[in-house]
Amino acid sequence: MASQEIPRGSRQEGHRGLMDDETSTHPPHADRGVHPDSIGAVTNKMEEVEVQEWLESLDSVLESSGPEVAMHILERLRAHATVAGVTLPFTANTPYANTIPWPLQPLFPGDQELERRIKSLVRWNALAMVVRANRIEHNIGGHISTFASAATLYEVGFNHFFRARSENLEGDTIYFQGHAAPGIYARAFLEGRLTLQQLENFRRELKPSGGLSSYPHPWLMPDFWEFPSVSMGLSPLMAIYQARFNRYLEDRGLKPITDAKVWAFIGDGETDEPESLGAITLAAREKLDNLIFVINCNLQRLDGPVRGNGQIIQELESAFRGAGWNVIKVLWGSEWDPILERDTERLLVKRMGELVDGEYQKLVVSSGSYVRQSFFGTDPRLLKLVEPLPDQALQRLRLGGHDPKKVYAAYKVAVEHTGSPTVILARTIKGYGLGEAGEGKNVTHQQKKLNEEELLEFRSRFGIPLSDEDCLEVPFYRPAEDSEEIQYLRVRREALGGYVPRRCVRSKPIRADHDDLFAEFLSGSEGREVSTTMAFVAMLRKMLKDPEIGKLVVPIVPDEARTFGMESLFRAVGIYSSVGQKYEPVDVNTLLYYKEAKDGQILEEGITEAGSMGSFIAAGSAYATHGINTIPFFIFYSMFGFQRIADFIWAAADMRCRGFMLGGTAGRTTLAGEGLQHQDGNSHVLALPVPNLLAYDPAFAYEIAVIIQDGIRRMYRDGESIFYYLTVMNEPYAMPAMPGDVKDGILNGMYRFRASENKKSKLRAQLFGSGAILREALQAQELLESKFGVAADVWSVTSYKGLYRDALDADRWNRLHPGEKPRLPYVTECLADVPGVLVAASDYLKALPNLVSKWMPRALLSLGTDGFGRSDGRAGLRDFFEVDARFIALATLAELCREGQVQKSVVQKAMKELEIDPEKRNPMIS
Ligand SMILES: Cc1ncc(C[n+]2csc(CCOP(=O)(O)OP(=O)(O)O)c2C)c(N)n1
Ligand SMILES: [Mg+2]
Repeated sequence: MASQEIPRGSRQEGHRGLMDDETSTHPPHADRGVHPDSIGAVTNKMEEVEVQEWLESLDSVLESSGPEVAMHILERLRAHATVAGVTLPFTANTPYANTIPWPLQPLFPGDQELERRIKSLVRWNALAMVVRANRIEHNIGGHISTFASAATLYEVGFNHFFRARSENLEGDTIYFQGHAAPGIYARAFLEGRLTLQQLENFRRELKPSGGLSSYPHPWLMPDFWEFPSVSMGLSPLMAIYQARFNRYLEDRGLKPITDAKVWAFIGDGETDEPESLGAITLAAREKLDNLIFVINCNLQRLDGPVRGNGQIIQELESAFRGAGWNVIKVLWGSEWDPILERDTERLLVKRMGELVDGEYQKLVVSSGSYVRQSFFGTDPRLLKLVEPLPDQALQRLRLGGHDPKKVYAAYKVAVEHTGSPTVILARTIKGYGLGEAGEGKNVTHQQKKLNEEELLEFRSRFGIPLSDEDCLEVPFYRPAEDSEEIQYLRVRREALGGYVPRRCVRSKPIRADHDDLFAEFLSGSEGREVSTTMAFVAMLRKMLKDPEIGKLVVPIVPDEARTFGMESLFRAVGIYSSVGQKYEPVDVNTLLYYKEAKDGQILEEGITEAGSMGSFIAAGSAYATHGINTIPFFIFYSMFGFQRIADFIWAAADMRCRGFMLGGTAGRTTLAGEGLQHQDGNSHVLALPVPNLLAYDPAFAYEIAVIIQDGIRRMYRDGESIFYYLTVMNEPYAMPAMPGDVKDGILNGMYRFRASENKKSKLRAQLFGSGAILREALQAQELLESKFGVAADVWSVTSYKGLYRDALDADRWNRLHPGEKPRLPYVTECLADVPGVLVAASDYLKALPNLVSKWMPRALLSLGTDGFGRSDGRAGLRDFFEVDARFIALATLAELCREGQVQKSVVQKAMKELEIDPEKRNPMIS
């Protein structure tokens, strides 16, 4: 990915022969590569007459045959030159100019004056929202300057492009830049979709009369926002995978082929997040011409310039062009067109390409005379170009991103472009219109208050019909319903199918009892040794064949299908490929060959957990976005899930995504051999904070079957906004049959798997095991009974998170209802009458069982895998982390000893017998 090297690429642009003098785009301060002066020296040596002749020939071709023929000629010339030994260095940059030349600019179809007035009202209300909120509650926050810079980018979209979803229209999918939320609310207010009261309570959502969330959060405003976008970097990647998923649905015949677009509005600073550009090659590879990025290039982020010493626009251009995108630069407003036209020598474009962003930012806040002197003053010919313009006009030369005509042209070209995704790089000013209050200044991002003068100035600049006195109150302002402005925006939105953003669930509930699908897994494997992963894959295979849900299942895997034994699915349902399979796979003669197909069902994402999560999110929210109940099953290496992409999971939760995430090869001691960076003892702890995520650590096939069946019911029949995380392991063992009706216990988080048959012993214990460690507890049960005369019951704890949340809920209810019969937490209820000491063991941190110890009848001793993993076999690892049957037995005896039920010597003797070294290293700190 190009980063600071852009100026270098730009410099190489200078070698492009004919265009040299006109189009050099490099900043003068670049310190590597060929020095620009030397390029000048080379070209200066060329006969000026000769250059002119070439240019004139090109002009005449352009005139007589158009740009396409000119392009072919240039390509031929380039090839010819290369053969002749002229080395043309690579460049992905074009000059620092608008990509769409003025003469080819599509005409703006709207009423420009009316749209300007509407935009001004949106600007005012957005500003008022933030200023008022901070007057009422100091430091409540909000952003003025982001939307101020992006207003034209959005308004042109609202008036001319963004199609709403309706019964007959798929509509566009739009990711709004999170910090621009006040502007989006302000428009919805003008549209009559939000009330004055809601605006008044911006950032104060807890007010009884309702408020507005700070940023786009579908969880908080489920009828309005669709996509959370404020954790920067997530929405660009999500948008790419959304656009790809739309194609997947079309190619699989799940939705009609349409020309609906995915729009993603992004900050230029935001592109520094690795996720922002991390998937752009996929978008180009997949030819996603249904995708449009609009990057608001105000050249600033929070602290200061995005690239003070470089040019973020040129940098992004080369990155996107290099990746294969259609790049449209919208840099200069219409006022520049006549000046550029006068500039027959193309000196101005050259000059434009010379400045670094820090200098551009300075020009924005400078006077017209300064602009004349420092920008145009470098060459008398440039000065001559702007001689007729007064200083004031120079100061007000608009940038492209603030000119609706230029923005319209770019959007129009973008929506009509085919064959690749488009990115629009629109130059704007951060805090546009704020004047002294922050326009273009480094502090502008945080600006939330305006003094009297600044308010009046803003009001006058944008023509808001408020008296001085009224203006200082910063009232919200909405013209009458029959005003031209409101009528116009209504007509425009009606023409585009309704209002956006709007979230609405259009999918129909599925039938989903599906007992037939899961029944076979309840009866065990009849002695055959299988892992829980294998059991899950067998279930997946069955689900894929189901007449109702089969088509809706979306298996997603980041290059680990073989690890999870899923390769049989390659052949069975195919791997999705938008181009089918253009080659004969090397393993075509095998039963399980690598079958790619246009209607393939598996999303084999390659090694990108973030990208796979992007697909999970698109599939998990399709019930709302498309009205299609796709059921994603995203299976990944469990250590590279929460640990790596937790913020995407948080976004999925906010979006009310449905589906199943499966942490494969889970468990710190169950994944043998792989060592420290692979062995997951963390994910169940990391899954704790996600409020609507149900997390399970099942031990047996029937537990998984019960959980998945119930999950499909809850999510896709009952419409609950929940999703699931299940860990599955690769340790093979015989799967038992479900011991009676323990379904509720499995779902609630625990049930007694095997009670002790020894009713006589006074020494009693309750052992809690989870996942693969449940079998260690079962062995410990036998060990304790046979060797130490302890009668222990064994419980399978499928979800500590579930138990914990249930107990918290019960506690809270009891606290708030002192007069009523207290509710018993489920865990308390389970253990109400059980005798003996309590010992838990899991493959995760000890903190997990400890979460619920407070609601148990006696103290709990927890064993777990705190510490760094190791490469070793399972037995070695379980010994090292002290979670095997021996250590569970020892912990039980130690607890009995602590309670005075057995002598210390018994424990000491047991340690000898169990071969446990008391001076063993502590795994937690070694
Ligand atoms: C992942 C993440 N890190 C940090 C922030 C805090 N933050 C909010 S806005 C902002 C600057 C945004 O700059 P840019 O993307 O250029 O957007 P602009 O407001 O200039 O349009 C920062 C750092 C965030 N929201 N998300
Ligand atoms: Mg910015």
